[in-house]
Amino acid sequence: MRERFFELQRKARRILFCRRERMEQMRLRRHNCKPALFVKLLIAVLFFFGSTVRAEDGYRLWLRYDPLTQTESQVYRQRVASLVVTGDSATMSAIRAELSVGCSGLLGSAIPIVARVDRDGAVIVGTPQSSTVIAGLKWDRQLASLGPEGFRIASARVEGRAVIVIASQSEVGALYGTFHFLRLMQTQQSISHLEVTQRPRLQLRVLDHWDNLDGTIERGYAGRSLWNWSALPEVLDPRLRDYARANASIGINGSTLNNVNANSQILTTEYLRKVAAIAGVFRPYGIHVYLSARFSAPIELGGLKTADPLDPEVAEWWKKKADEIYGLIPDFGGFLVKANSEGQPGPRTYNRSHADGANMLAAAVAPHQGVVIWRAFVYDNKPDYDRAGAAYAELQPFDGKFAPNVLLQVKNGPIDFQPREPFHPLFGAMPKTQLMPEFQITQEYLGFSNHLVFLAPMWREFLDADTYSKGRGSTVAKVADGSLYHQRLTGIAGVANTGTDRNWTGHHFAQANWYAFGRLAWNPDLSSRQIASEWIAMTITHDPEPSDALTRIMVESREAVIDYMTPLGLHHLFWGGHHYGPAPWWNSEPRADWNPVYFHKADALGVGFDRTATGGNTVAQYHAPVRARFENLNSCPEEFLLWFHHVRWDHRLKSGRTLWDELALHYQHGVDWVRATRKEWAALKGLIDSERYEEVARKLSIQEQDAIVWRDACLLYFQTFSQRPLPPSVEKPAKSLDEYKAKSILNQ
Ligand code: GCW
Repeated sequence: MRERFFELQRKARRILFCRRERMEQMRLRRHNCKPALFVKLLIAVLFFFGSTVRAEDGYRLWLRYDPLTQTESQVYRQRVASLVVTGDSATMSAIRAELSVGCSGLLGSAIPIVARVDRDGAVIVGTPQSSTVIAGLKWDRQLASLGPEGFRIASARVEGRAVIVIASQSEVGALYGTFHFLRLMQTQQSISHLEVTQRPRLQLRVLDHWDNLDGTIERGYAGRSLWNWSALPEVLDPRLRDYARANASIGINGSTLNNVNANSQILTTEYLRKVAAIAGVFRPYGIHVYLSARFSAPIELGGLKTADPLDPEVAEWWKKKADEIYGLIPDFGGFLVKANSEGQPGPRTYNRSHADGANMLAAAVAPHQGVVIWRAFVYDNKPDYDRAGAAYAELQPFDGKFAPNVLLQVKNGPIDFQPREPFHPLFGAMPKTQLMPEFQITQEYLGFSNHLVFLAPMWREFLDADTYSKGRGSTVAKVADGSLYHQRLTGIAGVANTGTDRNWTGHHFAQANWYAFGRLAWNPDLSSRQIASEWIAMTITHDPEPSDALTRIMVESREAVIDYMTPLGLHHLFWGGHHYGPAPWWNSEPRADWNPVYFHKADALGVGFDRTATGGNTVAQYHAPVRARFENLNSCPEEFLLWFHHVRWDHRLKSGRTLWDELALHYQHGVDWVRATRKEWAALKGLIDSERYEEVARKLSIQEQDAIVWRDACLLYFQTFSQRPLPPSVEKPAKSLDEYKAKSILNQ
């Protein structure tokens, strides 16, 4: 029903916008107002239903375009009186549609699309090729300096009229400029004297989907896969286009469709046709499709006896496969590969190196300008080793050995997307390799789509971390954006949190993490606060009071979650398998380094993983000043204390309190924060639409229950070692340790 209204509404808008100019004239000449009246009535009805039926279910993400106040729209309307978007390509049509829906929605009445600049307030969008007006401005040199995806937005005078020009070298750049312009109005910025130039700092800005071909999503918490493989290629879900719009609006330009734990079927001709159909929908929005390639595909699909990367037949098979793919999808991005990790096949199976494997695939896609994104998430099943050091040991020696079209995709931390990890030591350790950070947007270790956690602060902390690889100021951001080592290719990936849930991400606030990923991929210098407040203005409310409260809540949220899950450098205390609730006692996984007890090493003396010279010594993988800081118990930042050190329960921290007391207070603080947040949210009732208000309130109550379980289960368990009482300000546990051990929170 909702879809139907949505579709009708879109149709009606299209009819109005396409015909508007003509209709105005017709009405004047022939007094034929019946169709116009009909369309207007239809639109009024649909707008009404639109706003009450579908408006706040979260589907529209941050592209809501609901009317601004009368005063604001009056000001904007002086600058936005008509839209001049010439050109018939799919991208120019997408720009026209977005600008028209966006401006008309925000300003509360249809803004005409016209062919020429015939009044003040024209908004002109395009490239020097698509628009003679833009060509006439002679901005070519400046546009060239902004690269193919960069854009300029400027107030200008054209034929004596005051106009706004949004221009780029490429149509996709003009699309990015269009979204930026809309965002200015969505966030109520001035558009009076515009002079904006932007270009993305990273080249490949990719969402990785861990989607399986059966429609399930590994670590997905928002429904099923958006790709309906059985209906493709014939049936194209309209949602694909909205997915592409959302991504383009934040500058994401790549999408890896399938799980890194890959099924080789995706590379069959049958599936490639389906992939090509998706790529066709994404193309106008500048989104390239990538696929996760299973390294043993030549055996499974090609009937070869081996997948040895140095075997000429294997290389030939991949070359032919790449040719086939590019025949169907000329702008295919390339392959993403998880090799010799967690049971996946790879070159090590044949005693070849990761570089051998990556370079063989790279040769297959190189003639088509494709890339290979090779994941560094590798670790071995060895006794008495430190998993945190495995990827460095395995890959760092190959610095400089990867082909020019290979990027090495490295998770932000050395273990696995924990609520907090120090930066991965490979950043700053491979100057001749194109490192591409991998974030996890989906909240595998952060309360799934039940907990409100804004991840920008986590990613900021990582990007700002100083590797000292070329002295002070060698931040991870500079390694990633190529400014430190001048590599040819740069990129960043985020494991998507999207699914078929109506609101895309399960939790309304989880949309902000998708948004934040794109914004940081475009500009890794943006502050968490700015990203949060932009997102709130576009998605939730313009009202200053709730906006301020929500921005603060979002910015604080990640630290609070660390407090109730894994404070002071603890990590991987998660219930085996699903990774949702706490299970610090867990010790039954087939591999030692999948067990929480391996990571916290609690005993009667203390708790924490000694990664200094007296222990695993993986601290030695960091550059000298970083290493020294982490290595010394007194200089190690407390947030990483138990990551690098096994610390006595009675050790005094900066606060003067013992480790035990401090740990307990962190857990309590996490719970207190969720309670306070619930209260603050309750105070917003009536200021936020009821649908989203209620849904978020429900999730916050789950979050509070979960935080209590985390606090109690962890403290009760660690207390069996510390044998110390809880500090007076920490609440008594709600249940016994045995009760917490008996059932995971997911099953309660
Ligand atoms: O975080 C772990 C997850 C796995 C995942 C793996 C990886 C896709 O628990 O589900 O597999 O990381 O990143 O490859």
